[in-house]
Amino acid sequence: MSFISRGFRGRRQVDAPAGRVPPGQYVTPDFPVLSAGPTPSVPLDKWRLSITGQVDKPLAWTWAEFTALPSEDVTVDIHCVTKWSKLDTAWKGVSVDTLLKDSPTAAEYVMAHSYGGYTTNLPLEDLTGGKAWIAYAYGGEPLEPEHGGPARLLVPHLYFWKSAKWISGLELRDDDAPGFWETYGYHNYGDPWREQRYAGD
Ligand SMILES: Nc1nc2c(c(=O)[nH]1)N[C@H]1C(S)=C(S)[C@@H](COP(=O)(O)O)O[C@H]1N2
Ligand SMILES: [Mo]
Repeated sequence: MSFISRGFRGRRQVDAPAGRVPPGQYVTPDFPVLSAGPTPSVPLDKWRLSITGQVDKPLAWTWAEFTALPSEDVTVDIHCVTKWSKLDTAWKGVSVDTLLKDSPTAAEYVMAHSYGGYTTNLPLEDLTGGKAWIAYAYGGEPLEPEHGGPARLLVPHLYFWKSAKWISGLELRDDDAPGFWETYGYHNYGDPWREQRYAGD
């Protein structure tokens, strides 16, 4: 019967050094796909990334413009609220600092918007200061559609639902408002080290 309990456990796990993984998480060698709906198809000639809201002038990049911006290679650990963590994931992307470089804003909050309608909210502080990227490559390859390609938000210090796949824009806001999962009871902020999984945690 061991194959049954293995099936029920259903998790490939790897060991991790103490202190590397937030409480309640296990480390997987896999890269699970978690999407609340179908994978939108976004042809690159139609793709735009925009910054709207509290900016003097809204900004928008075509795919060619966006991928010509200075990019960074980042290797980070990611943590999903469903309890898997993945260590040393290697991405290439444009930091949000680079996008906002010439656009001072008094906004304190951001709503990230995705193709397909997904949204998630974050303090602007959590997207700046070298903490967040719009990633378009993973493991040296173009980001696969199921993992958010052409491009996704990457905010590794928060639970991974904050890393909006198929990103279409960042809306800079004076006030905070819940995004998709936050409306359904997930924590407004989502710090994995404080186990902020659900509202009230
Ligand atoms: N647009 C969009 N972004 C999303 C999601 C989604 O359903 N739609 N799911 C979130 C959740 S809950 C997680 S854990 C990660 C999963 O990313 P992955 O499928 O690349 O592992 O994407 C996040 N970003
Ligand atoms: Mo998630």
